[in-house]
Amino acid sequence: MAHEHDSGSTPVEGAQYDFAAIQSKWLPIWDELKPFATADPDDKRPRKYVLDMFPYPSGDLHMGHAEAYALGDVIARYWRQQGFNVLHPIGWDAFGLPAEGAAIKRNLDPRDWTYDNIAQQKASMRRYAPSFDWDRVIQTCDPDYYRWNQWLFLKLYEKGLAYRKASQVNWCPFDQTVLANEQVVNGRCERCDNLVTKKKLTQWYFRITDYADRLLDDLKQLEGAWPSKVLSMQRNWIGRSTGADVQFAIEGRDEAVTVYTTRPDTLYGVTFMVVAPDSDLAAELVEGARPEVRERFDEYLAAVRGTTEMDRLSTEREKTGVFLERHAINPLTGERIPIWAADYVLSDYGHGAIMAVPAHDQRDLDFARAFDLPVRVVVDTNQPVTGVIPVIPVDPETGEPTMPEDAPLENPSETGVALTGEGRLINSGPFDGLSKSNAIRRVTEALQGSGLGETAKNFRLRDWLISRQRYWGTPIPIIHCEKCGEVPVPESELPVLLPPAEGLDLKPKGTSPLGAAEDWVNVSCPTCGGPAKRDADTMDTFVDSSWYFLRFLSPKDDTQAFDPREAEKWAPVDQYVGGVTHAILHLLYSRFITKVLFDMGSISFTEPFTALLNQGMVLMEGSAMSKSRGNIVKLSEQLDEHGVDAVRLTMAFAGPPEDDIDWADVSPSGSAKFLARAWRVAHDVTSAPDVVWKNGDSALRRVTHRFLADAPGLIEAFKFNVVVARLMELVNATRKAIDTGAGPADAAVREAAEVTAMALNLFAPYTAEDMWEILGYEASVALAQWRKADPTLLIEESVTAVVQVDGKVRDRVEVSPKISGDELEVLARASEAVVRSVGDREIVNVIVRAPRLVNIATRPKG
Ligand code: ANZ
Ligand code: ZN
Repeated sequence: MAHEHDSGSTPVEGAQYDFAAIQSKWLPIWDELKPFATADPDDKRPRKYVLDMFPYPSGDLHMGHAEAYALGDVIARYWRQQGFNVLHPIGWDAFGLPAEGAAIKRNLDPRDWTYDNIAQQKASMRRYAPSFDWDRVIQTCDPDYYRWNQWLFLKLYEKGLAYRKASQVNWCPFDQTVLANEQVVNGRCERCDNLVTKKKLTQWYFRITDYADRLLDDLKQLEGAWPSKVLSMQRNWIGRSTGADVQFAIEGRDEAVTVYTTRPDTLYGVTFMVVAPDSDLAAELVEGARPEVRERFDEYLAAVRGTTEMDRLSTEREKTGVFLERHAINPLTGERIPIWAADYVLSDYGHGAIMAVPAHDQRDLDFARAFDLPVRVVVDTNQPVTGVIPVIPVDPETGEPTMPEDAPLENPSETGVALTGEGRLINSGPFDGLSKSNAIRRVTEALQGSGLGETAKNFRLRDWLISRQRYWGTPIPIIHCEKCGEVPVPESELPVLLPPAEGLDLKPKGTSPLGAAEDWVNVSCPTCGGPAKRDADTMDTFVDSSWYFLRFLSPKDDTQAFDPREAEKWAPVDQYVGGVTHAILHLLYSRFITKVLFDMGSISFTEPFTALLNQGMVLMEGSAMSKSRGNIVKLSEQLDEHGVDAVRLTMAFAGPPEDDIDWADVSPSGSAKFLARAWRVAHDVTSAPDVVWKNGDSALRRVTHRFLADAPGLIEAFKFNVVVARLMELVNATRKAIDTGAGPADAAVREAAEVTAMALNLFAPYTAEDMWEILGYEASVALAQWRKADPTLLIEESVTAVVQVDGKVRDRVEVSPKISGDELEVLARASEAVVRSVGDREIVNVIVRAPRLVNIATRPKG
């Protein structure tokens, strides 16, 4: 691969590092070379799939993108240098509300707005030069992508995993749209600040709750390879809870009410029941009540509808509620307890009704204190329970065991603090004395025996609401027929194309704009041929991104969503890189769809992303960049001023990838200076590429090979900043060797410069490529294989330790400069010369000054 190197020429005098010239020189060459194409089926190298989360095309690339793609690219380029065939694709997550909103504001077709943005981002991305395989680009708003969303929907529909149901959703009457829980702030719409109400709407859902157990249990596979913070966020979001369903008979009602509890052991402490005011049960229970009660309840219900789930669950809020003047019967004690409606009980968790145990549940206690309801302690939390045998104190005088006086059990109704800890049951009839955990089991068994209860499990996770009443998304491939009901669009008729935006009013109004596209929406039923209408909703864009990593494997295949053989080769993703903002939903949805595809037999793995790296954010002067703060740093300006390489290197050098980078604290101009320095080193090398390494200056070679040996481990541990620091050391050492040491013709100088170019490829590809050429090689340095460190050069230099016996030098030993005193003493005593000169005298003292000196003092024996 080496060019003829003109070793006779003098180095270019004062050559200037001109990043702009270097960028415009290499970009077209790389375009031609396609060094990162992964299409060759005969490629025998082992494979790695490195994936960066794909961008949303809202405006040009920003500093956050610059960080993410710089860091992801270190990993992709690294594995290539380690001999892997690396798949590193990119695409655009192109459907969704922001594009639609921006287009409406500008009176544009969301299509035009989106594709223009993609074009702009793509141009910026190419210049930024991550090592992407540009032949695999996907854009989720292309019909040949979203038709496979529709295919996926139909598969889920077939399996009963996609369904439609009516439920209460957050509704902004002003914006006329459904809101996610996250978009409701203090009961008001995040965008317009109007009070949010609840509305019963029929929506499409994916039955992700069927997979709740697996989504939780399979997190074990990811331990150590995903940030533990993300794992626990996933766990909490799924929120598995185990306990029991318990039946309470209701006076004046035939059917019992089931409540879910995690603490069946506290059944003897139940003093009232609470139902969610917005549940069907509450409405039914209040029906026969006195008019005053009904009135009070209706008022209360109206207030509750304007309250967010977060507020309802808050322990800070004062408790509110209405007594329904109805009673329930405790299944174990037969006791009659009052039934209240209160908003701290949610209608869509468990059964929307609870048994209240104020002594042992803080929210119940707050409620009981607010409404003067009884509090009964049934678990003595002062009694030890765990397997440890309590140590019985002994009276120091008599030696007799003493029984400690029982610490008085604090009364929750006085302290206001519920007793939630471990303990033993009291006031609980036949269950007295049992530990909490035993009692949970025994009480549940007792209920089960009499048909009044059973073990139960609940999840915080809800089914995934995937329908949106908006234009810019994947049409849902369902046709509604008056006679046949829901009829799936036959697979052969996919894609259901999104109709043109022209003529449609895209403004949010609560129903999908697609409903007004007469020609599009009116169809004949695929089953009976009668008049029917297309479903006018579009899919949540999280559907698009839930499987995109598979589409990259056969992006142009128009016969299937992805090629299972390619998936067998490449998937799952070996390393996923992206922001922690996606720690929950995107990852959860991708994990869910992966499991569905596994169950369908399409893929052989159950987790999509084997390892995950979350990069931090780029801040400016301590805070996130935002228009309102006016602290936005424009990426394009940074690139113009410092060059692509300097910006990329700065991202890698700033600190551990997971940490935020404050752009005010870093120095892209410093990075540019370093790059110029490295680049000039290549210029100064005067030896030919075939120079014999081993003849080079050994001190510099040691620095080079130490770097070669250490960098891979550091990269794999994501310590990119340390590698950059070490690279700076290497460049400094090379500079010194050129200017004041071995000189520019020394083999070690060339070796160091070549290694610098290879390593810089990870962080600063343009500079690296240019150095590589200057050093006499053909592009691309990105394909040059990482050199193995020479082990003989890794042995540290030795120093000479002098060994004296009674003040006379008897031996000299070569030792490591880092040798410990003990080790050196052992070596000294083992020296033959020392043994001889000590003879049969007795050693009385040994003074060790590692690593230089050992002095042994002796005296005659006896
Ligand atoms: C009695 C009890 C006694 C409870 C006690 C807790 C402690 P997790 O862990 O989140 O599943 N609960 C049940 N359904 C509810 C609903 N729809 N809205 C609000 N709270 C509800 O919590 C389950 C516990 O939360 C259940 O156990 C129930 O209160 C309450 F010392 O029952 B427990
Ligand atoms: Zn029909």
